[in-house]
This record gives sequence, C-alpha cells and structure tokens, in this order.
Amino acid sequence: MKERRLAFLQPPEIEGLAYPEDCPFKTARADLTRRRLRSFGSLGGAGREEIAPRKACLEELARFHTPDYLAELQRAAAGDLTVEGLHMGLGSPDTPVFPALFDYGAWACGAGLTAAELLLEGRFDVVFNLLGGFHHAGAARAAGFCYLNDVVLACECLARAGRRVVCLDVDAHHGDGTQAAFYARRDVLTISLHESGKTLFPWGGFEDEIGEGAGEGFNANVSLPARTYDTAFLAAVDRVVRPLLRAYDPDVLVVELGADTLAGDPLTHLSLTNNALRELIQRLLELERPVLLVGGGGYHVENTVRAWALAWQTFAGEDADDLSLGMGGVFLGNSEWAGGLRDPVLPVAPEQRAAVDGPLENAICEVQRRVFPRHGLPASEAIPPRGAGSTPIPLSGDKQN
Ligand code: OKP
Ligand code: ZN
Repeated sequence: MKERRLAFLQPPEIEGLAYPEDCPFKTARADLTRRRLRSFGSLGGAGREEIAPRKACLEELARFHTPDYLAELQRAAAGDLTVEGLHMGLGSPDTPVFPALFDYGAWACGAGLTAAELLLEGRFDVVFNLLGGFHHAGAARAAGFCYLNDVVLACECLARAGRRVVCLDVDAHHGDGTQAAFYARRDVLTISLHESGKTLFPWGGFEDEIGEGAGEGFNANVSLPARTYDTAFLAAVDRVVRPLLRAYDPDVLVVELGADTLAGDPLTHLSLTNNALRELIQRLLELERPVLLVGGGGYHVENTVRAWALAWQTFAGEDADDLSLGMGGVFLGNSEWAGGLRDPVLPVAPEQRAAVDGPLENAICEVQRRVFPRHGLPASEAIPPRGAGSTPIPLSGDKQN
C-alpha cells in the first residue's frame, strides 16, 4: 500500500479558547485527539506531521461572509450585541455570545484554508482540521454553534483553484450552510447524510433538495431515521455516496466527520459505532484522492475523540485487522476489550431494524431517483446480490447485520 502523507492542524494559539461552560460544544476535542494520537505514537515524524495553521483574515472570511455580518460578529465578541446581531442569529442558546466567538472561528477557517493549500501544493494526501466543521453558518447568519463557515471557505479555495470538489458531510445534523453556499454550483458537489429533519435540527435536508440552476443535481441529501445503525448507514454510503463519487470523479474530497452520529451522543438519535466511520473512510480511500477532513459535532467528548483518533489511524493505514490483537476487536473475557480505539459492535434490536429499514430504503431510492440521472447513473438500482461490488461488507464479528 502506498504511504499516505498526513497532516494534523492545530494552532497553539487557540488553547483556552472555549464556548461558554453550559454550551455542549467543546473546543478541547481537537487537542484531546492530538494528544491521544501522540500517546499512541500515531502522530509525529515523517508523513504524520503536526502543522501550525494560520488564522484567516477579514478579507478571506469575506469570500463567503458579508462585511456587515463580520462587523457584527466582532462587535458581539467585544460584548456589544446589537439588534442587527440578533437578526443575524446571534445570542440564542445555540449561538451564544462570548469573547472567543470570532477568534475561534477565524482560526478554524484559517486552518481550513491552510489545509486546502497544503493539498493543492501536493505536500500531503490527508489533512485533518478538527477545529472546523461549522457547516450551519450562513453568509450573514449564525446557527447551531456555527459563526464562520470553514467548510465553505475551504471548498471555495479548492474550487477556485480549478479543482472538482466533493463535500461529504456525515455529521448527524444536515449541512445546511454548506448546501446553501453551493446550491447553484456544480463545481462543488455537496452530499449530506444526517438524521432526518423530521426529528432533528436544522429540520431540513430532505431528498428533494437537489440544487438549482447550474447546480441542479449537484446536491444530495439522505435522511437517516432515528436509531440508524452501522450497516444501515453503510448501505446508504454504498448505494448513494459511492456511485456519486465514482461518477463525479472529484479531484479532492472534503469530509465533515462530525461524531454526533455515534450511539450515546446527547444531542442526537443515531446509533452508529466508530466502526461505521472507519468503514466509510476505507471506502473513501478507494478513490485515491486528497482528503481534507474537518471535525464538527460530537457531544460525547470521549466517544468523539476516540472516533477521530481512529479516523486518523485509518487514513494512516494503522488499523489493519491483523494489527496487534485485532480480529476487528474482540472481548477477551466479560469486560476486557482488545479492539484498540474501535467500539464493540452494537447489536441491532429487531424493532430498531423494523423502524429504520423502511424509511431509509425510501430515502435512498428517492435520492437515487432525483439525483442519479444527472450523473449518468440509473435512477434506481436493483439491490445487487451479496458479494457484488456495491453491497455493504458486513462488519467483522457482526453476524446478524
Ligand atoms: C451543530 B453541529 C434547537 C436545538 C438545536 C443545535 C445543534 C447544533 C449542532 N434549538 N441544537 O451540526 O453538530
Ligand atoms: Zn451535528
């Protein structure tokens, strides 16, 4: 296997910058992941570099955000929340006003731009910006813990360099800000898999949102039912994401890997384990394209850190099944787990399967019907027999899925 060159971006300057204590968004997750990886020996040394990114300047932020909004954000950060600020979404429980709100976002955006440049220069194959993932922010609007949209700025930077970009967002929440930014464009194909807007903020992201004008057919949403489990998620990946990736054939991938899809997340209702995220990444690696991976949600801090660290190891090729005690993770006794960073496989209850499978099948068929023809793909696929190329590979050890 070809050695991939990985970079982990973490600005030392953001240490101590945090959201208010009562806000579930914890900025410490990125640095905790960095430390976890260092303790494993997975970070540091050739091809596994830590790089200090730059902070985005106003001019760069204005490639997406309006000058009025940027001024209002800075005003609010300085303690002056105006009526205009309120109208731009500031000052709600989901968009608290606190001193670091502008600086933290500007660092996340700067890291996104640094990451894009490192990929454009060809210096790395995979760049992690776990500070980022602020996919709800609009051009002049704050929402859902997001003020400045690093995902949009990074995609825009890659697109303006002439690259065909796929932005894949697998945060539990719909990537509405990113979708809106590229809705009428086809140089950035946006794909979001998220818990259905019927049960979760931001209450949208349905299959009929397919883009408009020149961008029609270049936005794809898959609504995941509450309690979606690993193999159901991977079926959506295999039947929607994989065909679209192959057909669009991007030059570069931007992946929002919010970890709030994991079972036990306090804000959402999905039931994934980090094994599903690992398998997703293994499928993305088949493309052999540079990847910018950004963070996002993930409100169970330890689960999030473990998932992001596992994601890094997967990109680094350190997660092979035969590695150490392997077998995809095994129980040694009643409680001893030898799966490394991997979660134990979660059993799927029959009623859970019954609740998930029908709505998910509809969602998959609906997005295939609406989006696939634009890409020369058949509007519906007969579910191929087991063993054929596009069926989900069962998770190791999970006999029932
Ligand atoms: C950000 B990210 C309704 C509660 C919504 C906001 C969740 C923001 C998630 N007021 N809470 O996509 O993980
Ligand atoms: Zn989220």
